[in-house]
Amino acid sequence: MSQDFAAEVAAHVRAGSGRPVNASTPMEVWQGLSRSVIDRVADDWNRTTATYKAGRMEHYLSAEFLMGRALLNNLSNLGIEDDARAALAAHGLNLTDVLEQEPDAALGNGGLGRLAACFLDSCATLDLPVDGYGILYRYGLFRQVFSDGFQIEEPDSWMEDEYPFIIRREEARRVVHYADLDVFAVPYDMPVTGYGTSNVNTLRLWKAEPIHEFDYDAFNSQRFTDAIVDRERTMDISRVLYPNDTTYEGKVLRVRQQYFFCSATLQELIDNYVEHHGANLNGFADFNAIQLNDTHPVLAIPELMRLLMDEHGLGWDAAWAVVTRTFAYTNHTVLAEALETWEMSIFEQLFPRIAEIVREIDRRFREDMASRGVDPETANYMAPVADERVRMAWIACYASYSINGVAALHTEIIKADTLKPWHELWPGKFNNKTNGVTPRRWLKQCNPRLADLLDDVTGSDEWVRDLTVLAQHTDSVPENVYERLTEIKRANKVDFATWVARREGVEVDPEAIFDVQIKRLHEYKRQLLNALYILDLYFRLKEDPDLETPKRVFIFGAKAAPGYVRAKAVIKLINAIADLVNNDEEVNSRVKVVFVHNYNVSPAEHIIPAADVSEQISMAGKEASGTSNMKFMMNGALTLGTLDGANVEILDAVGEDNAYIFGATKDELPSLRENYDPTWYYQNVPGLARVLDALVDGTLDDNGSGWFADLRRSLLDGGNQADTYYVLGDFESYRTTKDGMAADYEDEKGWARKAWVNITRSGRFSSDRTIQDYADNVWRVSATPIRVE
Ligand code: NBX
Repeated sequence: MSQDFAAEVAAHVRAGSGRPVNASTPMEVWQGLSRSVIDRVADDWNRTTATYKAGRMEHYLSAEFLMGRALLNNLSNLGIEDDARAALAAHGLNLTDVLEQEPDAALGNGGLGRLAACFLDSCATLDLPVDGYGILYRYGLFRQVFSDGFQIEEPDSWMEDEYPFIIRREEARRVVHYADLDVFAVPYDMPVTGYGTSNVNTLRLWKAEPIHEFDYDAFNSQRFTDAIVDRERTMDISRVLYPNDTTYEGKVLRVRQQYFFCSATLQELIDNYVEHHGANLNGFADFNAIQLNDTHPVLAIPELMRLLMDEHGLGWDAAWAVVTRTFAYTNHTVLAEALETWEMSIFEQLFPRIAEIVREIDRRFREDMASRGVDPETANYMAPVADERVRMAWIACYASYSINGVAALHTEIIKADTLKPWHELWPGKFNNKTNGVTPRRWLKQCNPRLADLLDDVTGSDEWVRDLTVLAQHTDSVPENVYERLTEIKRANKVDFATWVARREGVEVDPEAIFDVQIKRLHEYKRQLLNALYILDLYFRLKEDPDLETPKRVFIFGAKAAPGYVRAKAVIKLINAIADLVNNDEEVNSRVKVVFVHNYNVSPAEHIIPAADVSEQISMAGKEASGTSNMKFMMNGALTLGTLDGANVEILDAVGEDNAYIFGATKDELPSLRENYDPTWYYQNVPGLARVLDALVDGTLDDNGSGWFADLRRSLLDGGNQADTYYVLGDFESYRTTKDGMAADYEDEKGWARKAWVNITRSGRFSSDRTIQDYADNVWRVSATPIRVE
């Protein structure tokens, strides 16, 4: 087997590079090895696709899939990682170095996109007939570099080199029609392997291409620019991922993107239905369920109405009956600024028929509400169209048979607040699906040392497919498990230190506590609170060099949306604090600050296994779920967090001795805020004035941008309207808890015991649990193995 594979790999490398393996570049070797993987899965992939297409399927529609790297994931799932290592070693090559050649497929912003990727992994592992549909962006999320500590964005042309994991399916292309433009949607398929199964699922990403190569007449008559204008307009549609999470941006190009992948996908689903089940589309929902990942794919609702009525002859009522049995909607945020609404005029300009359908949905909605006795004010608030704007979330709520939040607390908030009137009318549509993460990528692959320990303790690798088995080992462990766990964390920290020294040029001491906050930069996530703590700790150490505190390394990773100035100011601030601390000889042997630039999936795979402390410090009620909290827990880092999102459920799973919770709760905040006076905290919380003044007294340099003064003002100016995210209010509680946590770290065995509880109780945060719940209770699809072992 291993010999065969080595020969296959060598052949694929040679075919791509025209050279023997030992004369090929590492990139060519990566490509050859990747092609060997595709070769290996091809037959099973084809068979899985054919099997699924004949039965009931769920389709996960998402504008984002943050897949990260593919090669190691596939080698591991197929059980050929060791073969691959041996095949390369025979040529004097190291698998790890070759794996590092792979670019991240960064077709997503953050948690929402990565969740979609974890979900696909679980669907494949559970043999579920589910596929994903999205957009093949030529440029993924921007590459972040720092210049003088400021974030600079650069394009991420991740697929410029040959990328074997995505295969063009020219023959399955579709035409997407806009009033001003017709374009081809060409599908590109990525195989999605699962762990310990032959099933291979599919992620299908659409790329926009011109229908006519270019306007030859214009070219011939010397109008060179005119000749390529339409071509470029078409390519624009799938050119770039919008880099703003949480805030909504009303760009026409974005609504074009949304319609593009929804229309292409639905055309395909309908054709597949007709092929397998005949031309009577009334049964469409018996074979198809569609999960809408936030409101970004909500145009699928009026588009399915259009296709059923205009192309397949159904009347309105019949079409609506199909639509309302097809769609399910996931909400990912409670932030009002994230709710998508579009000017009706944009719809009229781009797709008048969709505009007409949306108006009719609105008209019938209002009639429906009146007949239910809903008062006109409430009905108007909930209406799909008002003030000539289309409200995507309201269309989703009206047309979907299921509406879910992404953590228990979040679901309660949307029921009581964000989506309250919908809940009052249709309580039965609402359900919770607490997020999860895949233990394949986020434990087995990124933390092989811990994976070996879990194999040993549990006696098999069953935990990889069923993470809940670990719970049997929380208490009954051989004594040396804690020592091994400490050694594993230590070894991971040494690896991280090497990696970060090369990548960021900062030396860190593996003996120190590694305290990590990695996530998109947003005010509600309160990276600023963490930064203020570090600055305060710095001043405390300057003031009292004998202060008892263990060594600390504070690690950050975060991208700010390019237009989000205040988020960029926090990045600059953290970099300025890093400069101050890391260059101060009196402090830098005890505290270091590292900002890992260009944070992405593969840096996370290096960082998380080395973490001791998981910073989950959003203002309570704002983080819908969080998913890095789960990845950290699985890797034995302890949560330092507020009672927000899934932190609540993590606390419930591990118990309060094994997590560090601080801060105002969601229920306390409204009354705390009523009489909130941030200047009182400035004047009365010891150390706070010193820290806030350091933003403006020359201690920290913002290169004349004025950004640090603005940060300070945002916290202090405006009475109880200042400090929107209660940073100063929670500061003292945060400091006390974090100091106490650091003190606890000194008890090595006690800490290891807490880490072990976290690892073994992380079973319910496997995305396998989440997906099984969606499959059973929302999608109603069941495991369909193509081969029974
Ligand atoms: O979705 C995130 C939430 O903030 C997390 O709490 C949650 O764990 C995660 C998965 O449910 N939301 C998120 O990542 N949103 C986006 O990335 C986003 C992207 C584009 C956009 C709006 C939001 N237009």
